[in-house]
Amino acid sequence: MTILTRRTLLAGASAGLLAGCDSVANNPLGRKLLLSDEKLHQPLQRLLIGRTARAPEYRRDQLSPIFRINGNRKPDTPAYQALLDGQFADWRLRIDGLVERPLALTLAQLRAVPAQTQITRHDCVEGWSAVGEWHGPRLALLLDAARLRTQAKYIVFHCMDRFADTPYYESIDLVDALHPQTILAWGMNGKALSVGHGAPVRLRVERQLGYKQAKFIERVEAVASLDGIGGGRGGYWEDVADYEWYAGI
Ligand SMILES: Nc1nc2c(c(=O)[nH]1)N[C@H]1C(S)=C(S)[C@@H](COP(=O)(O)O)O[C@H]1N2
Ligand SMILES: [Mo]
Repeated sequence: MTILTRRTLLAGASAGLLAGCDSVANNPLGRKLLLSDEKLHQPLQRLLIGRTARAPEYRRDQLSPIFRINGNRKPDTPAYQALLDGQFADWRLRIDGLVERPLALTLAQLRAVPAQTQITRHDCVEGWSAVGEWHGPRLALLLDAARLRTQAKYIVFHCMDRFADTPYYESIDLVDALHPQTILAWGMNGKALSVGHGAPVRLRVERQLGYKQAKFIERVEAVASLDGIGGGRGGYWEDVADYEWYAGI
């Protein structure tokens, strides 16, 4: 009888990647073993779990009574204050970079795009979690409207806030960008997104940790490489504190 350790399971899985490893990914024990391996790297994890795997969703009675505000609570600039005073009427969401049709959407236009609602758990690496309900259009719809060029590999989210003089930003690859639960949320718990949680719009990329959930977004840029953006590691915390770029859970 073979003893199935995580090591042999992984070795077997990578040896037979295209030959029936689905059964490992679909087997609850296999999945648990694979998911529990912190060192399991992203491409293998993705291949085994599948690009359409969804993050768990919750019921409304499971919403957290308090959803902590973390990181920057409000962009500390006159420009943001002016946008806020005008109820974001002058804010535009730019979608540009490697797209055929760059867009600059008003909040009203963004709200007119068919939206979805999802109740998910946010996990911050600082050791807290909260369940919240998010409303907004799928990022895929917006990228479709902007006509992503074939060279695009990553989507970068440029935010309006900074730590000292360094702007916050984040990035994800196209697997996450096109995932059915990846949305640009303009609402939370049935209301307009509050300033603390990222008004007017934040990212929800539900299979990833808290720091990927970029708040205060002003620009969505499609790029072929993350070199030359911020410190080149794909996100503010990745640049300054060695956080992992791929924060899938
Ligand atoms: N623009 C921006 N986005 C951000 C942050 C930030 O400081 N600025 N903090 C991140 C971190 S570490 C977490 S845990 C979540 C917190 O989101 P919340 O304030 O809605 O709880 O936002 C993430 N996105
Ligand atoms: Mo976080």
